Amino acid sequence: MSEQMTPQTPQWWKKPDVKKTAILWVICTAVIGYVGVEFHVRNMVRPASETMSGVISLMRIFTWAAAPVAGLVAAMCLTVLTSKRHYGDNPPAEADHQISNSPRATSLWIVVSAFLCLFALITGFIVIQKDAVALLDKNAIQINVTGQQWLWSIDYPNGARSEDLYLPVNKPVVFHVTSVDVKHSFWIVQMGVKIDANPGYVTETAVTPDKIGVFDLRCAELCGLLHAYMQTKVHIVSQADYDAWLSVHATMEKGA
Ligand SMILES: [Cu+2]
Repeated sequence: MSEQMTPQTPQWWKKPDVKKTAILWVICTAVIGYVGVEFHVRNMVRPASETMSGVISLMRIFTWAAAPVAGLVAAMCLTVLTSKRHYGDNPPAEADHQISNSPRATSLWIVVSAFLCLFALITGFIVIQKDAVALLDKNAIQINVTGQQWLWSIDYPNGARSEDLYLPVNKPVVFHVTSVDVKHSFWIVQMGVKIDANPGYVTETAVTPDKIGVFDLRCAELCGLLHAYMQTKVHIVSQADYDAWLSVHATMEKGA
């Protein structure tokens, strides 16, 4: 009995191009993830609240979740550029540039993409949910914030008013934010707090500052000619310093 040998095409994972892409995929994923986290996330602001620490952790997780996707695209580009170049006057043979549809690969890609989207959605919701719970804290200081072209007015519960924001450290705060003219956005950069200030409407957000220091309060919505200058400082001080500042400013407002 004679056996007739038929030429067999190698299984797809044994093809040189696929092997090369796989190796490049691992390298590109590591490089993109490392560069993304080390150079971008680590250069973000120094966090001054648990909210901002949560945002930075989320950025780190999302960067590593996105790295394999970006890594695969980069690996495929590098493989095509280095292994699939065609030289000569004639067009390449059909078999060399043919893209064959693979229902299995398409299905796998859809499922992986769907899981990545779900992962981003659920982890994002967990962080947002924490903010929603913070709004209900009965011990929180209630601060009214009003935006106008081009400054912020801060009203404290005892009648004090200021343009800079003063808050005690480690005490939850709820901000009731509105505007008297156009749309602004109340943004405390180092605390991960950003919410629209809309005329005729009050939006709410909450945060617990956890570091003493001076931080930045900016408008994050293009609101007119001097939008870029609509920024001031947030002073996070001890409870005693806050109480002293508050009583002096309440007296000043009454005397005004
Ligand atoms: Cu603005």
